[in-house]
Amino acid sequence: MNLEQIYRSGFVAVMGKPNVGKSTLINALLGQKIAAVTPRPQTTRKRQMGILTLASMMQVIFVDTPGVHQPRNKLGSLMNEEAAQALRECDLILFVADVTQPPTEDDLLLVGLLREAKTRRTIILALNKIDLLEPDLLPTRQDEFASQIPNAIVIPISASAGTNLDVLLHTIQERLPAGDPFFPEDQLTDLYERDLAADLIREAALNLLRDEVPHGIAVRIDQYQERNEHGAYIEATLFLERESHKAIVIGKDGQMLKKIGTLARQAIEEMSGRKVYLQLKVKIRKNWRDDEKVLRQFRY
Ligand SMILES: Nc1nc2c(ncn2[C@@H]2O[C@H](COP(=O)(O)OP(=O)(O)OP(=O)(O)O)[C@@H](O)[C@H]2O)c(=O)[nH]1
Ligand SMILES: [Mg+2]
Repeated sequence: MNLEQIYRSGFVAVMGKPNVGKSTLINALLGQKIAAVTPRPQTTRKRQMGILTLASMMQVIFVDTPGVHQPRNKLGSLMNEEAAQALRECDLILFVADVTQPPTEDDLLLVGLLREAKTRRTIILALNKIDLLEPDLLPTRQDEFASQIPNAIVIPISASAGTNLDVLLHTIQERLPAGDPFFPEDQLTDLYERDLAADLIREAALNLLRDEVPHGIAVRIDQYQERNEHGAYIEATLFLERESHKAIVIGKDGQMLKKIGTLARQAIEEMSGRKVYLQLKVKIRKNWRDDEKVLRQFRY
């Protein structure tokens, strides 16, 4: 029987250390932005599905995960746990690495997690960002990573340039179990629009702010109202860890908060395809990243 005739469906855990391009890759494969992407590590904090349905062929549910890292607070531990959970629930593992550096401690942390889990699932090792690599270096780098995960299928890719994504998809298709789709064919993700909006607001803040401040931000959506032809009215609060961060986030004459609001509004409009009115507030929740009660309130 020919591969093309069997409908396939399954879950692919997209794992890797922070900042290697997991969310960028899922957005690229879906041809639509559903996940926040920034140049800063630890952008993704929760699992998120990116659902790719190819008619009469397959449905791949990519599960975006937080970057596996050495945690420095309770939020960090919860993020690692989110990633470990995706590992337990998947059919295939897509290990994403940054090909521009040799394997680092955080890469090895994930290798250790995979060993511990004694997983028998296929591991595809996507060596991302080849657009930034001197081509001569590729064979060496490929060996360095492959020796850590001996049974993996290695595919060099560039998520942002779209290189080899067809090869990657074909490899996934070959290894996905036969089965019916899990989700309606027009569904792209499992998150509600308000959760996506919260992440896009955090993305804007991560992109505009420096240093430690952005990692201590949590966003809560307080109101999300449809106003028909006027689009959506959204009120959100940015929670910060320290009093001293407030002045930085608000900025001189409120300029920074305004910039964050504009950037976030544009991203939410693009995601939802309609006009958005966005109102932002700032509050302090001291050391919330280590406070279990507050973490639960923020749904982490
Ligand atoms: N040059 C280049 N940059 C890339 C590529 N893929 C991702 N990036 C950049 O790498 C940075 C991190 O991308 P993300 O998609 O947020 O990485 P992530 O693995 O999801 O990170 P976390 O959510 O923090 O774990 C962003 O600045 C992306 O634009 C690529 O193929 N080439
Ligand atoms: Mg991410």
